[in-house]
Amino acid sequence: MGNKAHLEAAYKNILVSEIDNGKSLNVGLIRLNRPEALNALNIELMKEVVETLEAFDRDIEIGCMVLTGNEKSFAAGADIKEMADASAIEMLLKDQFARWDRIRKIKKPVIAAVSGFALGGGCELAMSCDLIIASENAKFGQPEINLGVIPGAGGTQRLTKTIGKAKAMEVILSGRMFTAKEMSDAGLVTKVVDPDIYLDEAIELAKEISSKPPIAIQLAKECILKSLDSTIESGLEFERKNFYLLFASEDKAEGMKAFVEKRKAEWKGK
Ligand code: DAK
Repeated sequence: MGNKAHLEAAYKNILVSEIDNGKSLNVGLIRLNRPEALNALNIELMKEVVETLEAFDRDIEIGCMVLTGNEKSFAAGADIKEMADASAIEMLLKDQFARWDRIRKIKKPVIAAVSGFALGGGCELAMSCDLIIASENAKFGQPEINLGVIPGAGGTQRLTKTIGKAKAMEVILSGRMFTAKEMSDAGLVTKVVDPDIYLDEAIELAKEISSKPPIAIQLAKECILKSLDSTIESGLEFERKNFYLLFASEDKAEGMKAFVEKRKAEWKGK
């Protein structure tokens, strides 16, 4: 696949575009586009999303990605109709979680811009992103319990690590929907904004992140994620090694020189 082939690809379930950011790196935008099913995440849609995230991750002109749905729904979960008749062995053999696992390997930051439903796999997809900008009308939940199952794409783990045991128990065991404000208070959501501006707000934040030195951004993301599954001791060690590593970058030399010379730094991503 060429460097920009994802912008021309004939995806059936997503819309892909690149947003210009002036002299800084650009922003990659992915919109889930199955409105008739409230953006339920079928296998084909997830394949398209993951491949596009990886393509943006490889694209040296992109600094940050935004993943969004539409006003009514970010994503109402995995596609229940597709899963309804699957046997345990079929599920195991298809191993679709392998595709979800690839999201964890994305190096550049990904912002979820959430309006409407972010339920089940939709909530898990938003949580797989690094930041969540939510519209006031967003509704988060893990309703799998109402279907006789449990969250399967990281919900019991990521939610608990992020909002703590007490609240995660309430969300997962009740299967209820929670408002953006509630989830912001709980620590899942970065910022709650007016429904008219949730996407613009996410794009502005993505542009801001894209204007920073890319290697430092990448390593900062890696260190923060590392903290979720490491002791403070090994996390600090990991942070320190990455801090040292950045002293080998041209951007570190430029950033500090620019500060001393009282001018704006020009990042090279090297
Ligand atoms: N799957 C399939 N279709 C869905 C859907 C879903 N999750 N959610 C909505 N739809 C469809 C509806 O069937 C309906 O289609 P038609 O009947 O018009 O053909 C259309 O979207 C509009 O939905 P409603 O008519 O229901 O709209 P309402 O506004 O009345 O209600 C709602 C909105 C979000 C409250 C309701 O649609 C709803 O409860 N949806 C289901 C929410 C839910 O239970 N989500 C969790 C699904 S389980 C895995 C990875 C992840 C997962 C599993 C495996 N692997 C990698 C293997 C995750 C599991 C889940 O997410």
